[in-house]
Amino acid sequence: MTNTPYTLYGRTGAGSLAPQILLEETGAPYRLSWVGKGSAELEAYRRINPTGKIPCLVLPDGTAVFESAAILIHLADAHPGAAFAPAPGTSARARYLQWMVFLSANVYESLLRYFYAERYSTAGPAAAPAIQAQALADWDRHLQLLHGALSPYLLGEQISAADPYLYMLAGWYPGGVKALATRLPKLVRHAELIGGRPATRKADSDHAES
Ligand SMILES: N[C@@H](CCC(=O)N[C@@H](CS)C(=O)NCC(=O)O)C(=O)O
Repeated sequence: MTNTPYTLYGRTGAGSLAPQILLEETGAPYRLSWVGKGSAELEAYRRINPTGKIPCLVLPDGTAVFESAAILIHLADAHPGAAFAPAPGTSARARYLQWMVFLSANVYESLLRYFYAERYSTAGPAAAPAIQAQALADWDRHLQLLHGALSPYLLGEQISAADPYLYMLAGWYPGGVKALATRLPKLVRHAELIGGRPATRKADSDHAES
């Protein structure tokens, strides 16, 4: 393994949380680079990540990777000793990929619609309340489906990169996962399990919004 560190581009309260948790879990050397919201800073960041979104991970060889699911899948594969992904070709791997894609394509998608509702209609802010209501209903429905799979992790007894991903995406639900405690108790237990790990504590404290 090379000693050249990864560089994780992030922002407090944003999607770099789960990648940082996984970096901590692997023990790989990395540095965090915080991306501000000013136009000059964003323009410079777009030269590294053309989407301008958070997160982005620059690999030790200089390759810049965006999309949170791709970053997490890669990190787990690049550090097999951490055991955060089932072996390729196995049924567990298929289930793991299913959840990684579901979290990215459905859960992350619905919460972006919730937080950036005014972007989803040519009517702008006027349409935001209705878009938010639908987004929250979708987010909730997706979490219910994930809740059904928890035992206690998404893959059963085996922790995987899907777990810090779920921890991050469920944790942003309005009021946090505790707001879902009555209906989705296993989600709260999952958040306690993942949130109690030293890797998560470190990433949570770095990502805390002041
Ligand atoms: N599909 C992307 C979504 C990334 C994304 O939208 N990140 C948010 C932060 S959680 C962001 O950069 N928002 C700033 C903006 O859209 O202006 C991924 O999974 O990485």
